[in-house]
Amino acid sequence: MVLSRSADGWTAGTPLEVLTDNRDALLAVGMNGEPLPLEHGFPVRLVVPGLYGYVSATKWVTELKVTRFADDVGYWTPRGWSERGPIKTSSRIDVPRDGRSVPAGTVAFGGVAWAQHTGIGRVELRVNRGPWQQAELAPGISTDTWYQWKLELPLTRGQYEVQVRATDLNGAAQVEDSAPVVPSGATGFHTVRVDVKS
Ligand SMILES: Nc1nc2c(c(=O)[nH]1)N[C@H]1C(S)=C(S)[C@@H](COP(=O)(O)O)O[C@H]1N2
Ligand SMILES: [Mo]
Repeated sequence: MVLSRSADGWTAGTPLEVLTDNRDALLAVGMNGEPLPLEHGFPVRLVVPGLYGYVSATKWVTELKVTRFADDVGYWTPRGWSERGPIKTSSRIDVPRDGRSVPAGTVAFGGVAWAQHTGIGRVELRVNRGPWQQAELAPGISTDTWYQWKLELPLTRGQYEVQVRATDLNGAAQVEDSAPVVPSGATGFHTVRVDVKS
């Protein structure tokens, strides 16, 4: 693995393989056409598609050392986090926000889904645990970036629980069982409650 070290002493252990398999693993010196902002790692930081930040996104990089997981540990490993942190396929409802009231009629749902380096195959929503309904996907910028999705649903007055799930381009579905963020990333379906008023 590659142990990256930061000016603040923080470290991350990243499998060498994900830095050499031709995904766009970056040493980033800029963002949005400008030098990297200080808070995001100026002058240089790591960005690795498909890995959580705690095992890949070292800001203010000072050193890259090729080593082994058996010989070195990243900052979070002895603090209860998994040694490896591949990003789990997941999805999110951004609108409407949880707990919002919306007028009856056509309600537009929208959000993002991600399955870095594989890509999103489909996103579905279900209302009150009913059948899954397929959302429309915006064209992916790349398999490593977030995919935007939307679905318009006709809803009459009442309370609704809406859930989202993503499936990657290999057909692997997002994990339904809820797991906390520690030690290796949360699972479960994002759920919002929407109050539809007449
Ligand atoms: N030097 C240093 N780099 C770090 C961290 C840190 O604490 N120190 N946190 C990591 C984590 S867990 C994440 S999610 C990202 C967050 O990057 P951002 O602040 O640019 O969003 O930085 C990563 N790089
Ligand atoms: Mo993080």
